[in-house]
Amino acid sequence: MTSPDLPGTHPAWLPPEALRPIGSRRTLVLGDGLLTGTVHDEAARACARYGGHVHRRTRTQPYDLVLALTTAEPLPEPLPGPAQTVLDEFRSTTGPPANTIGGEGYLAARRHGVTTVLADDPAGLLYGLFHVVRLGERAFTEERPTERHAPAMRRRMLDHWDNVDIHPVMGQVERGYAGGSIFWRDGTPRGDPARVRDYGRLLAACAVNAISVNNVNVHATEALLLTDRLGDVAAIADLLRPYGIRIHLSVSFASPVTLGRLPTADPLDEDVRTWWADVTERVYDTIPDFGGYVVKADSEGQPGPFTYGRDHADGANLLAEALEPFGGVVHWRAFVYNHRQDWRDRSTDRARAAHDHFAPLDGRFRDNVILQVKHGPIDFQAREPVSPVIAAMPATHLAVELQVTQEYTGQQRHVCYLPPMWREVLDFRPWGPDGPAVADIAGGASGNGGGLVGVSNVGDDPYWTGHPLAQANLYAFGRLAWAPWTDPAAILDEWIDLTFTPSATRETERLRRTLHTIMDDSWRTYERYTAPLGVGFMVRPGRHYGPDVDGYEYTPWGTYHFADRDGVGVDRTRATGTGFTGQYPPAWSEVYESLDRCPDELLLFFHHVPYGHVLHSGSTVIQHIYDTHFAGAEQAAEAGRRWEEVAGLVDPSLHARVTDLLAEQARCAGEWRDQINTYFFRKSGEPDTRGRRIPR
Ligand code: GCW
Repeated sequence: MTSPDLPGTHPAWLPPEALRPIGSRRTLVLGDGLLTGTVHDEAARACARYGGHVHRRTRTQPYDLVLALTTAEPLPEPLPGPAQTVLDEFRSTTGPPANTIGGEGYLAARRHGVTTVLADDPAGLLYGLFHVVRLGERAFTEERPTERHAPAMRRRMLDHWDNVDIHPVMGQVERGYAGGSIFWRDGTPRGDPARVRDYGRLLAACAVNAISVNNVNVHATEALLLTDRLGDVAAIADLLRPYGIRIHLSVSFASPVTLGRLPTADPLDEDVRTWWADVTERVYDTIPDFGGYVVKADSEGQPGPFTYGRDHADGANLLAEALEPFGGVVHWRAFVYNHRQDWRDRSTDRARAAHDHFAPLDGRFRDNVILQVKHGPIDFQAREPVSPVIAAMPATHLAVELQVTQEYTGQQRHVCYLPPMWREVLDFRPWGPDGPAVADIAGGASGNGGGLVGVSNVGDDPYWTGHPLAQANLYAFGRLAWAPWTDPAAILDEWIDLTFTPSATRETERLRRTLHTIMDDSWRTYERYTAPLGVGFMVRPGRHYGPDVDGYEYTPWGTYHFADRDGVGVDRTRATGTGFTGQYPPAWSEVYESLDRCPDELLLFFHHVPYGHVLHSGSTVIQHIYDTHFAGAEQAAEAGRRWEEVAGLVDPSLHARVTDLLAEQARCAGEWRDQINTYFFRKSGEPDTRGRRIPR
């Protein structure tokens, strides 16, 4: 099935039929504003297709669905009876000042045969519309009590690592596995506004409200987006504005020198401050609702404040000061480490770097700085502990960065449904069971936290994400940023229902069961057949696909496993190692420090242990490696067999694409199994107690 509006493109989770329940009914839309217009247009488009009616501002008809703005905009006329009942009830149960629904939030109910969505803000109405879309027919079949929905995170953002020029090594999209960029092609805008608009629609349906449009590694052409080529950015902003999405830009810290011809980019230099102030003012003249800047500084070769003997607070505050008059923010990334370390030097630990750099700066960042912290201390591995930075900076707004693009989790050739991993991150309580969770910290005390940022997995591929099933990760990213406590399996059901509507599959329930079998546990399957017990980085250098156990072992990148004939793992304890465990609050510092208490899945991240070390599971480390690798590769192969069973239940070209990818996943998982098992057999000389074949 391809999209009727975008020939050659799959409609992802919003095929027209997903709006049939609305499109076949009578809808009243009350209120004004750009986004209310979008709500109206969505309903009108669906009605044109399915025979319903949509009205604005007339009460003469009976309605099935009322979508209305309430307090923020006094309505020109009273709400229809059932909708007014919903509002009155809500107001009577929540006294002022809490009787507002709140920005981006909405009330949803069904009373006296009328489904009602009320919001104070047009964005809330848009999200309420998609709530009804998710409910489908169920939204109209039975009475429903009033529910108030509001986002846990105010900031729900996707970063695109898209290049304007094709980069000689990284291509059009750095770590992109879904074809080219939807924004740029070979140095110019891609010129496909329909595609960008549809992307905005998909994102609005999972409530993402911000994107950055270029790579955090800002090369020469991309730097110009801030100045000479700002019009290209404004054009994207215009396309996405109707979906409530603000545009952000990755900028180079060296811009005053490279673009402004100043002799310095020193953050404390007056001319530099003036330069940023002027440039930023021009940005807001062009894009009044511009979101702000994203900066990767002093990291992997990107310029930053260290050149001038300044620190990251000085750097971030410089840009924050320029953005402040316009309400913009700077997302300053905490991904700062020494990528030129000497592998012989056992005292330098990349895991420590972000905390070492940033924790001492807590309290020094301006209010509109958001420190953007990768969820783990190293780099988006399939298994890492939660970054200790997240608990170390109570006086700083923090955003947690997740990688939706599957750089280290199978590059959209492998099925790897990531929400179970993300939930572990979001649920983690750095101070122990009585303290706040990571989701609370990212959400912020009064909703003003830095929120969640994901690196987008979208490209110009007909299925948007290369692997059609990888769409579910993108959808789930938005849903978890809105409601981090949601069950990943429930999110998958939402995605399945929206994507495989009745006309797209004959047997929804059978397809659903198969997709759950393939996807629910796929992240753990991936973990099983790749690097064991949290040790990470046994990937092919540069490309990061497929196994290469020693590929990074003697490089300057700080990603080592230290396997020898006796054992494996990184000693990060305070007692005998790098001291990284000491960066956590006591509740976890003590757990990770202790060989007895450290969770199995992170054992080799924190400890160097002999192959015969007995895990909590009762297995030895070496036997665990063998068992998980045999099991993981078998599960990958099994996924392919399960998918065969649903041939004929979905669009043949989609089925064929997934079939090919599952075959590649099974092949690659077998390669991982054999390389890892053989490597550790050769190192340790320990046979598999179950006598399975391990290539010598
Ligand atoms: O994981 C690494 C990637 C780089 C990326 C970097 C980052 C954009 O391999 O390609 O650069 O992280 O997050 O900045």
